[in-house]
Amino acid sequence: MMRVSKIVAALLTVGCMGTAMAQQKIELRASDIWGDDYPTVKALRHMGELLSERTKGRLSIKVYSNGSLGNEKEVLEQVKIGALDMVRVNISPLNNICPDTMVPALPFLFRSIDHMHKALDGAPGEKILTACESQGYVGLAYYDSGARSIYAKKPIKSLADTKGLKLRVQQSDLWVAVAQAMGANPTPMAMGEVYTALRTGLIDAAENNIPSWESGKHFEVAKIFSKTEHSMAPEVVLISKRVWDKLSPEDQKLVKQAAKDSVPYNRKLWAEREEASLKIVTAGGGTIVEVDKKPFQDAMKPVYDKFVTSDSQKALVKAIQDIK
Ligand code: GTR
Repeated sequence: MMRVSKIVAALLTVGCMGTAMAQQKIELRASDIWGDDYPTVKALRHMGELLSERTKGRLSIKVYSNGSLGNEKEVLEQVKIGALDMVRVNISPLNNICPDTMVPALPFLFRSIDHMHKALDGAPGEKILTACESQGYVGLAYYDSGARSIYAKKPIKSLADTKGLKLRVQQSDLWVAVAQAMGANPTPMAMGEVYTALRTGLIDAAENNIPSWESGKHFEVAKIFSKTEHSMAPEVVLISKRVWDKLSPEDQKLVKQAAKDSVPYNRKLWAEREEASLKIVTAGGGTIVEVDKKPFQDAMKPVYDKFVTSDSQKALVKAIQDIK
């Protein structure tokens, strides 16, 4: 719950009347599954610093890292009811809740990281940030998550290699369909369970970006990262609609602006982290394999047919594809 301190944080003397206006101190509590050195967590903290600086400490953010408040699905439920104020999650756990969020997770939608940035910084991105408001979430900003690829004990170079593969996916129907379109056996589960599932053979493979492959220590048990780069599903920063509605319009603006201003910092950290993670996995015996993406891309038509169904989704896909 947003903590509104009873203490009068600032007293403003208005004119010669000497009228005092009390301003409430608000600490927003935010959750992230990653550790303190991860680009999303650092960017959230940076957002909080900007907010504190700009309000002389009246508005602030306390970030709970390492998934200490729960996995992404659990935490989303808390944010929905306003028991928790904010969260940074991947866009995919929102897919079943608000269908427009499927669009930026669609396989092979973005041609490059630059294309993804243009789409998310532009009108399509803004529209998708508002997609979950009726479900209790106000989108504030996107953070980088690079491109997702498949990692396993063996190289995955063709659809023959994914056939029958027990592939962990995020908890989203879209992702189940992506795995099925590859001929794989999708196993949806929370990120925190993936390491053990790989180690025990419950799953054969997972898919993610290089920093997650490294940070989750998955590279120790699934050493071959095959660059399918099948999705660039971004990270998203959300605030509970219940909490948002209690903020004044001025404070809403300040929160939104601080989120926006934390994005360049996140992108810089992300680029650095991708390099650092690559070094760590290589030193730890991980291998990166190049893949011909065309057959994977061609296999994704059923996913688009099944999930891009509303006018809104179709318009978003087209607007994104039309970006040069
Ligand atoms: C990561 C993302 C996490 C989580 C994870 C997953 O790239 O940073 O928030 O969503 O993917 O696959 O569950």
